[in-house]
Amino acid sequence: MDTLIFATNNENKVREIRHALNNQFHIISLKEAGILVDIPEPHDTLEDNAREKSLVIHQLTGKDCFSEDTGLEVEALDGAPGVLSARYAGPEQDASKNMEKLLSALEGITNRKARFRTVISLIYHGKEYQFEGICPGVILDKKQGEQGFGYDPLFIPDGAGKSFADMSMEEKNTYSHRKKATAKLAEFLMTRHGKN
Ligand code: ITT
Repeated sequence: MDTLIFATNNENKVREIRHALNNQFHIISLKEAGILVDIPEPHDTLEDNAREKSLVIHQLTGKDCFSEDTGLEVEALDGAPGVLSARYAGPEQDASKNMEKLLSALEGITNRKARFRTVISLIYHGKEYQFEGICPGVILDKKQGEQGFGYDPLFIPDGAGKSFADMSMEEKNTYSHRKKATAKLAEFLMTRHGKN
């Protein structure tokens, strides 16, 4: 199939999605496409921010592309940090500070239920399609593990017994929100391309 631009500046996402797609499709990141833009995320839902990112890149290139927006939704915090996950502790988007802020917000709270939610926005032949993936789990009371990125050291997916940051990418992809959304994207693309 033709090349599909993944409208992200997060190389960890690119690695995980390539792995999740098992190299079935030719995905290139913004960096690889030579596009240096910091796409704003001005909206208050993952859906609208994901659409914004893919539309900006589609308008710039005229090509099929997709983006994704992900949030960590914590039950005891009424769904926060949610759509603000990247900037939870400030505009510098520092993962350590974000995790410290989350641990402080949850201090003394026994309900540790949370979920990662990913929304992929695909612009395919000029039309937009969205695919969602959810991974339920719990927030730890201290960091565990060295792999992954973002909030991974604080999150144990249901049924796993260890944090995302204690998993290889392959193992994370057996549980992950991103993998679930990506599987729906792949199914859509395969159907459209008659590759089933
Ligand atoms: P792009 O917008 O360029 O795609 P980003 O890193 O800004 O990249 P998001 O706005 O979707 O992406 O990320 C929201 C936050 O959630 C950010 O702090 C990430 O580090 C974190 N995050 C996203 N996916 C995650 C995952 O699988 N595990 C842990 N943290 C994750």
